[in-house]
Amino acid sequence: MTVTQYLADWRPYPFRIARTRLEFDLAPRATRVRSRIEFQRIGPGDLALDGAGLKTLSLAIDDQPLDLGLLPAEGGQLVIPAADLPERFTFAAEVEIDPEANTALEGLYLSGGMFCTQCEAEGFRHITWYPDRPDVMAPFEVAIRSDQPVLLSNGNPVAAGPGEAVWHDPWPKPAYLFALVAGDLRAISDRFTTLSGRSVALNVWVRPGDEPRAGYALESLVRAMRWDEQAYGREYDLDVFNIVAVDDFNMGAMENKGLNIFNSKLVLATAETATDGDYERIEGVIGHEYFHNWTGNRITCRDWFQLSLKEGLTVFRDQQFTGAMRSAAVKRIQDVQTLRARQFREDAGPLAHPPRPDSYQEINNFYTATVYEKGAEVIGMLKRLVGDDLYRKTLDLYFDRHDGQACTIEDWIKVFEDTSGRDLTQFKRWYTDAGTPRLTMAEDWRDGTLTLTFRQETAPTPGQPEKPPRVIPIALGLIGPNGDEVLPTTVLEMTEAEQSFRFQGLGARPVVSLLRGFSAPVTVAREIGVDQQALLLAHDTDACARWQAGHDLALDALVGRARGTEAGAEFGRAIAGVLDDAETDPAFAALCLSLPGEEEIATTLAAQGEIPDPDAIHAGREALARDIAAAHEPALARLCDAMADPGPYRPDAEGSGRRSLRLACLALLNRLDAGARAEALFDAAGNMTERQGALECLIAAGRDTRALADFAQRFGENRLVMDKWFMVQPLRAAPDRAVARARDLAARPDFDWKNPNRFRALIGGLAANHAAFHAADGSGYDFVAEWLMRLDPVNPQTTARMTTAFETMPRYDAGRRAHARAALQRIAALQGLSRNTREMVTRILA
Ligand code: 0A1
Ligand code: ZN
Repeated sequence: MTVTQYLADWRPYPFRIARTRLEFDLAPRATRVRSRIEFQRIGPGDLALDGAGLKTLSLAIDDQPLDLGLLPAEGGQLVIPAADLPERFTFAAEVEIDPEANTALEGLYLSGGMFCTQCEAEGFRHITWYPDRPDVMAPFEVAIRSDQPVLLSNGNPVAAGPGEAVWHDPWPKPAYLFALVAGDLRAISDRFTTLSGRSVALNVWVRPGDEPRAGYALESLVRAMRWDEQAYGREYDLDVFNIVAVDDFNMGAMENKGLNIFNSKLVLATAETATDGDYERIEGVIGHEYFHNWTGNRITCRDWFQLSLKEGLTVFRDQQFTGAMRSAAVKRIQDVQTLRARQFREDAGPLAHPPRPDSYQEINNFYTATVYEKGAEVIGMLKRLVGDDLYRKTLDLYFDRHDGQACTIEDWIKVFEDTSGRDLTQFKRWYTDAGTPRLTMAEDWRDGTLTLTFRQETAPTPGQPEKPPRVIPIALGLIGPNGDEVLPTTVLEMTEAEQSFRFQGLGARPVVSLLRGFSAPVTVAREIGVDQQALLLAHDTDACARWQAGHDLALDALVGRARGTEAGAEFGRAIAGVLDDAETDPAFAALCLSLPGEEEIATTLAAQGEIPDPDAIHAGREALARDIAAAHEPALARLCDAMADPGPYRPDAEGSGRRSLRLACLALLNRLDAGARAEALFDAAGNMTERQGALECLIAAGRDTRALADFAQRFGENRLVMDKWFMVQPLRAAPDRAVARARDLAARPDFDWKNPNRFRALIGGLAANHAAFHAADGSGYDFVAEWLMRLDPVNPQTTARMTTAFETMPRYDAGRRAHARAALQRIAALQGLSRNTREMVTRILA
């Protein structure tokens, strides 16, 4: 039976919890959990407690045993009638759970022999009976008994002896922030002194032997703590901050109070094993989880519909942090690319939903690009509308007013209204309405006056046929014909479906530098000539708009090629300018030289009303890359050499910018020399960034046998590095060979598919190979569906997330659609299919 949860049904919980005490006797097959929860009535109603998969041994109210006949027949809530309860009482339970059988990795489970937990969103109910909802907050005291050497939980340690540890977390928190870890772990440690002079012990816990790989994570934590003090005035609030790396984890990381648990791929890094991208993600996610301490933990969500309240804001903060640590312009462009690739895609398909949905069946299916990345964009727009100073004042008010509370999007909007005096009623649609607005701009030029007329339109999304206009902050500038900026960045506030803005007293017709800094998450349609695009690419003062101009030229060329034309001459000329200037900003040049991917070309064609042909897109993109490489070979080769690493590897913005340019040049040259340069770089590589980059080229060139063997021999013992090996083969193999390759890899004994990282590497790698996944004979769909069916009974969460590979299905031709539907219908027909996957497949098929 499927149960749909509605935002409109939220009711306050009738009890407050004064204190939660938990005792764990850990054992792999039979862990005992004893709980004592001190309740106090604050409203009318029964006591409802959530539990799932618990073997209940005893229940009591004020030490009076309760009849176990009260337990729900199968899953669901334990309800104790109001009439049987005093005003204040202690509920106690003893349950037994089986961490070893927990392959879903939700609740208490084992990863490589170590006990760990994951409780967001509704994992705590797999540990014991509890009001497992984010608006019920309590201080926790946790005793752990185990023969594991290191025993951790939230808060501060209060006692530790052999085989036992007690932790106390004074900050009231919801159950989803509970965490426990017990294992044979080693820490690398540091201390941090907060703004007000408190000393905090910092530990990053890893398996013995991994200590030398945890240093970057620890340094990143220190940078994040300092930045949050400087940028937001937020201090840490416990005596210790622990981070633990685990190998089996469904997501990236988790912000449990004082005890963050991380997927080990976001902690462990050395130059030999991690790429520049890995380092950047580690810094970003360490920041993200740390920043949750204020945006998520001290101020949490009233219910799961408000998830974007903590996630959108925390993503926004981690993006700012990375921008401050590295290049703000490059970071912004990368974020725009991710938003378009993941969120626009989601918004344009059957899974579209607003940042604040108003119903769901399985909340774990809503940890999406819309809730996270679009949620962050919405905050960026608020900041742009009120300005930087008022943004900071508003955040101060938010922290002051709501510290210790479980809040809503309405609370968040209200602080902006109170500080700015604005009415944000219309703006709120960004939270409640799904879909990406399409902004069109028409220009009229006469007598020194430029009139810009904008129209906004949003296509219907599932359940939302009507789309009233939104508030769109349009940041623009004007560039004169000689390249000078004649109007610096100005923010227009669009509120109507159609609106005109006039710029007077201009000497000559300027070119509009539109949507500077990507000021709103919209798509743009405008008439613009290639000369104007080239002018913007050469002269725009805004990095985002400058990159966009080049990107649009590239996309036009690729779309033309996919249609079978010889398009691309203008883009080729523009590339010459980029190459000439490349050394002044290698990271930016690399972004311009990296051709838009096949998925984006398909999206662009679909937006123009065409049915994308994955094979033609692939062939056209290859042909354009070859032509560009042939036309610019000497410059590319020179740059490729000039960007060679001069000295010790440093994962900073400068070093990674140079390497990204080197690899972008290499990827183009690879089309001419059939992997010769890539092979030389692979052999000489001094770091994983170059080694993986070169390997990807060799796979694309079909010259990979020796390199793959060499790589496996070097890194066979390192799970995280071998994940890369499993990922790049299906991802980079020629489309007609990728599925067969993926099948061979899946048959290997080291394809440990129950590990989410390994599963995502191989199956996700193939799903990301556009022309292979969308093979006309359906073989890509069949392969992915087969494995999703295998994983679902083991790990529903990861299975459900990966069904999104199919979300673009409606835009392809009838033959492909039929294959994809058949594959999804096979999944839907699976006996005992999880609620997670059922919801996703049903929505995609709708
Ligand atoms: N709050 C975490 C994301 C997260 C959500 C669910 C999880 O369960 C599998 C794990 C992590 C974050 O935003 O980082
Ligand atoms: Zn988060």
